Order: sequence, then C-alpha cells, then structure tokens
Amino acid sequence: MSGLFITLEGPEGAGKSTNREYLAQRLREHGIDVVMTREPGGTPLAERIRELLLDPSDETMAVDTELLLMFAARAQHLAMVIRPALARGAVVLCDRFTDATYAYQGGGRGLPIERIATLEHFVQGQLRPDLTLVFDLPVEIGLARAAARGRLDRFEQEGQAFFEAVRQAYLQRAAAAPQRYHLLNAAQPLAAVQQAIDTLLPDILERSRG
Ligand code: T5A
Repeated sequence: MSGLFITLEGPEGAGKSTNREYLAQRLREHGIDVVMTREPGGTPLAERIRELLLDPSDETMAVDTELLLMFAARAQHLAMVIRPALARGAVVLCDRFTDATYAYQGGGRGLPIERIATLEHFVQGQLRPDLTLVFDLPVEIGLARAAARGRLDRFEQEGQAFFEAVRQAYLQRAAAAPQRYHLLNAAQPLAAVQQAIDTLLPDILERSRG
C-alpha cells in the first residue's frame, strides 16, 4: 500500500471532525488526494451499523455485541473505502478507528484488551494507522461541547467515570508508542489547535509523497 493512513482520536467533543476538515483542506491546497471518512460508518452499510450503535434503545446492548458491531462496520469500511484509497496512494483521514475501540470498549467498558487485539488482527491483518492525532481535553469540556449540539447519543449518555477511563486509555496508548501518536491539547481555542496541526504539515506532506 502506498497511501498514508491518518486517524483522529479523542474523547467526545474533542474537535476531531472540525480538525479533520481543516487538515483535509490544507493537504488539498498542496494537491494531495484526500479521502475523509469516519467510524463507525464510512459506507452505507457501515453507517447503518453506526445507527444501531449510537441510537439509544430500550434493549441494553451487550458489550460483546457492541464490540463485534464496531469490528463488523470496520471490516466493511476497510474493504470498501480504506484499503482501496490507500492502494491508489491517497491520504485517508479517518475520524476514529481501532484506538477508539481500545479506549471505549477496553477503557470505558472494561473489556479485556486481548479480546480487542484478537479482533484487530482478524479484521485488519497488519494494517495500522501511520499517524494518529489524539485530541485530548478534560472530560467536562468535551461533554459540554457535545451537549451544546442537542440530543445525546447512546455513548454520550454515559457518566463521567466512563469518559475519564476513555481519556486515560487514549493517553496510555499515546505514551506507549510516541512514534505513531501525536497528542494535541484540544482544550485550547480552535485557532491554537489548528496552529499545532500546521506544525505537523511538512512531515505529513513529505510522508504522503512517499
Ligand atoms: N466509538 C467509536 C466506540 O465506542 N468504539 C469505536 O471503535 C468507535 C470507532 C461515535 C461514538 O462511537 C464511539 C465513540 C463515540 O461515542 P463520533 O461521532 O466520532 O463517534 O464521536 P463524537 O466524539 O460524539 O463526535 P463529536 O462530533 O462529538 O466530536 P468531535 O468530532 O471530536 O468534535 P467536533 O469537531 O464535532 O466539535 C464539537 C463541537 O466543539 C466545537 C465545534 O465547533 C463543535 O461545535 N469545537 C471547539 N470549540 C472550542 N474550542 C475548540 N478548540 C473546539 N474544537 C471544536
């Protein structure tokens, strides 16, 4: 594969979508072929799985169901969007990927990491992101931003302790592999976050040109 796979991660309301648009725009200014996508979702079928995952329901979703649906959506997304884009040399900017599974289903729900790693290997083979931007911010700031948008989804209805565990899981993963993860302070004003993204641009451009 010759493209570059970049994922954007972080707790609720961290600014991933906003900054994904910004990074895509900066890369396109340099003539780069950019594919913007997200998880769960990214294809019509995977977006239907997303609805199942996010819509609050009277029936409690078992945590293994949640985990398997995340990876079912991911398998579809990889086959239809991510692998073909990388194969043609594009830069893929993906809003959340398997780090979110480690953070939410592992950190938040408390599922064993080995179970997630087994599915990661099964669904992705050797494919891992080349670069992961982790937008970090205090839980209460992110939740306030998410709440300002209106109706809360199934995950956003969780309590503070769940999101603290999610945040810590992201921070631990970023600290364990600093060559892949880049931590950004997402509590700053948007202009400051985007300035920090600008400092990464030369390296991303160089890597995207192989
Ligand atoms: N999930 C996902 C799992 O549990 N396991 C998995 O494997 C995967 C892939 C949906 C949920 O799925 C879970 C995690 C999630 O709960 P999602 O839709 O990507 O995933 O998640 P959300 O975090 O809910 O997405 P949000 O849209 O809330 O957050 P974003 O994208 O981080 O934030 P964004 O850019 O939409 O910004 C939110 C608001 O804040 C403002 C923006 O303008 C916007 O209004 N904002 C700022 N305001 C001030 N200062 C800044 N620096 C700002 N940056 C953004």
